[in-house]
Amino acid sequence: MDRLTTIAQQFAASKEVIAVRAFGSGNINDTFLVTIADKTTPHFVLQRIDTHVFQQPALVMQNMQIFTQHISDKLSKETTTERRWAVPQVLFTLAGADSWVEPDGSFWRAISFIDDSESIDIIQDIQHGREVGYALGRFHSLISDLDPARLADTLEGFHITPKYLEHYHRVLPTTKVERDPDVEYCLKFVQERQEWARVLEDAKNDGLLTLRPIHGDPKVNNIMICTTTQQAIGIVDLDTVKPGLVHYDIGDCLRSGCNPLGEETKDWKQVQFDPHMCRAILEGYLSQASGFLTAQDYLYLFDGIRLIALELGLRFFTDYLAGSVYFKVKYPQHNLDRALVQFQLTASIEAQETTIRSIIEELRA
Ligand code: GN1
Ligand code: MG
Repeated sequence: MDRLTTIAQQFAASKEVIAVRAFGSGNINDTFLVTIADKTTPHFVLQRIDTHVFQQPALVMQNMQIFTQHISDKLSKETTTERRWAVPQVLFTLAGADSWVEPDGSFWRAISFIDDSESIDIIQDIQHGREVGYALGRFHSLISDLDPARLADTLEGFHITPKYLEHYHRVLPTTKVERDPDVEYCLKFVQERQEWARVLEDAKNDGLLTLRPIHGDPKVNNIMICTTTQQAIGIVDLDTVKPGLVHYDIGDCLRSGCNPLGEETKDWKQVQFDPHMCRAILEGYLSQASGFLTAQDYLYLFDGIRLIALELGLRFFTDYLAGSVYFKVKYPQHNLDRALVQFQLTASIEAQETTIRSIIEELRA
């Protein structure tokens, strides 16, 4: 039996592991789909957590148990006939542990797979957009009454844009990359926006925005779509659920969903933010979340959308400058190409500020 199968077997109870194959397109953890000899639940997801990124993986698992329990309790009390919503469950080893650590220190865990569902990398159409927005709104409304203090901070500094800027300024003098025109463009792009980049953190520190449990990474391919109904039926990749601002999530969902070329396109000059998709995603979101958003929350929505695109561009660019030590890459310039896509998206968001703000105003009314 190869090593991967042996690890998968730890989580398979007494069922035989038939196959283990690479799954999804995550930039951090390694993900596999395991097939076992069980007719009712033939699959589960096995992951090796990148412990350079998540340095306390046990806390990731602890958080997962806390919010999974909270959401499952709420779902069981729902009286109206709500749409199907599935929550991935943590699977345990035969010894009853929520993870498996290999002799080399690698950290493995398994979660249930949401049956009859698929994850799609690039937004398909307006209907898909509504479903993506619905899913984030549904998730926020299910966890909005969970005390954020119960969740550990699994990734310090995550989405705190000024901290990414500090890191960028530490990396910049040490970089070995060549200063070609693309790099010069990125340097200037960041330079011109760095003062503004404190906007959400300032609002948080001034008490205008409050911490709530957030997903942390609600991009399009983390929303599970039912293969039969095409409806969103769950949200996965729950490692970054922690206290934060819903604006980070809304911004992340929109920067991902409103970029029809996707974040991996090589054609960065053609990247544009699609305002029609923005409306569809926000409509879906607000159908679930309007009940808990405050007037102040709405005021900062546009900033959230602009900021998270800028922030992700900055994170990719910094990683390129640092020699690609954080995000997995397929070729040396990969993180530079990804940064250019996000900066182009930011520029497109900025150019359409009036339109985007009026969509938010209209939907809020
Ligand atoms: C990373 O690993 P993945 O693809 O789920 C990153 C997100 C980025 C995303 C961009 C922990 O997520 O913040 O938005 O790449 N996750 C972490 O695709 O840094
Ligand atoms: Mg993720």
